[in-house]
Amino acid sequence: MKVWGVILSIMLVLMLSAVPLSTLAATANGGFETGTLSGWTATSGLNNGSVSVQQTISALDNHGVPVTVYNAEEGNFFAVLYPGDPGIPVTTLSQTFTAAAGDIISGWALFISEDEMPYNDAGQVVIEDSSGAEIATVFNASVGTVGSIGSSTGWTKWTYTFSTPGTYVVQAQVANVGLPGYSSILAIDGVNITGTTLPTANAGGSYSVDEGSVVRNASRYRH
Ligand SMILES: [Ca+2]
Repeated sequence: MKVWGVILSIMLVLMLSAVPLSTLAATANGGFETGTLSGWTATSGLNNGSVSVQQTISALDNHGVPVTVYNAEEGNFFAVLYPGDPGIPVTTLSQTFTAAAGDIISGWALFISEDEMPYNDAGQVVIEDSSGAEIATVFNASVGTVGSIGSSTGWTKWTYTFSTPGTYVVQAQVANVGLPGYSSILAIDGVNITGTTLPTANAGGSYSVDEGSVVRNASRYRH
């Protein structure tokens, strides 16, 4: 039993040393699979703005008839931002996190146009530094780029690579422009941080250990 205890301890140490530490960084509830906005901070736009977690959402035509139904891109749930009436504030959904140099944040965004030009409703996903300054726009869509009522980007992947370690904010935001009631929609899902691929420890094979002996490679030094 004692010997097996030693072997298990050594295996555990080897396994732990093979885990790249920066892959442990992650957003909380980045895919909304809790069914809630836990881990996120939501702000509602003017009047009827809101943020909610949904399982489906429909793009509607100009008679209010669904033309396309979207499900979650990752898992079963995703977040939906309704802008509310035109004006400030707009609807936002944010999360603060830390990243190491080389870490990559990624996610999915979906903008559904429910207006027509010149009322250029817009949805964005941005990365901000810890002072709130925007350092990157990773997703950007609007009525002008997507098309009029019922058009959409479909689920679109975005990524951003950090060159400097620090504390950052990922924020989704959607704005209504022009007339109340013609409110385009932004949805996000699957927000994730992954580390760079570090070299992993090579344990060199299976080991056997007797009390008082040194570790040796069992596959090469058989009795
Ligand atoms: Ca999800």
